[in-house]
Amino acid sequence: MNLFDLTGKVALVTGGAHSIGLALGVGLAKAGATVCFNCSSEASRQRGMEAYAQAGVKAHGYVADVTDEAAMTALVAQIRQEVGIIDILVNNAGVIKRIPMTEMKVEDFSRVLDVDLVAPFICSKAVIPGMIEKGHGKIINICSMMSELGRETVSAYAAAKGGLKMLTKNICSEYGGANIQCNGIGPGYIATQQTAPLREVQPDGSRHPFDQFIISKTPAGRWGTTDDLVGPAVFLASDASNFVNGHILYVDGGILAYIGKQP
Ligand code: GCO
Repeated sequence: MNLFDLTGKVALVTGGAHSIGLALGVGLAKAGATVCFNCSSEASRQRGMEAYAQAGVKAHGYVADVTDEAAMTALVAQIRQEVGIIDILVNNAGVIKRIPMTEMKVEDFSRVLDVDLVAPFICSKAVIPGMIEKGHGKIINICSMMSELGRETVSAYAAAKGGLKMLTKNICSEYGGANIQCNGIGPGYIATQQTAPLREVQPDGSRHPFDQFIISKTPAGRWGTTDDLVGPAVFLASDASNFVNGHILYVDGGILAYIGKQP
C-alpha cells in the first residue's frame, strides 16, 4: 500500500504555470494526480502547458482570476465537467509588493491581501462542497516565513500570510469533520523569480546583502529550490497525512529554529 500514491485524484494548483506552482503541479502529477492549473493570462497558460509537457505531464490549464469568486466557481464546475471533482487544492497563487509601509498605497496593500488571502478563501469555498460530496479533500495553502515573522517592506505580504496561517487552521476546524484536511506549507527562502531581487549579484561581484543574511540565518547554508517543496506537498496531498490537519509545515532549511550564525 503506497500512502503517497495520488492515482485517481484531481488536483488544482492556483498560479500553477510557473515557479513553485509548476514544481508542485509536476510533483503531484508524478505521484499520480491529474493536475489542473489556473493562471492570469492565455500566454501564461500556454507557457505553463509547454512546461508541463516538457516534464512529461499532461496538465489541464485554465485562465481564471483567483480573486474573482464567479470565475473560480465557474472554473471548479468546468473542471468537474472536464476532469472530475477536485480532491486536492493548492492555494499557491500569490503576489508580493516590497514597499515601506509609510510609502505603501492602500490599494497596493489591498491588492496583496486580495491575492494572497481573499483568493485562498474564494478557492477553498469553491472546492469544499465537492470535497464534502466525495467524502474527502486536501487543501494546501502556500504560507511563508512571513506567516511567523515580519521584516521591513513586506507589511501587506506578512499580514496576508499570517492571515493565511489562521485561515488554514479555521478550515481545519470547520471542515475536519467532513474528512477535509487543510494544512499549509511555509517555504523558507526559495530561489525563484519572486526572490531574484534579493539575490542579485552586486556591481562589485559580491553577493546581495540580503542573500548573505539569509545564508547566515539558514542552518542548511543555502537557499531552497522549488524541488525542496515537492515532497512536503505530496505528503500533505496524500493519505499519508489523513490525520494531519491545521498544520503549517515549514520547509525552510531550519531558519525558524535558528538564531543565526555569529558574524
Ligand atoms: C521576502 C521574500 C519572502 C519569501 C518567502 C519566505 O521579501 O522576504 O520574498 O517573503 O518570498 O515568502 O517564506
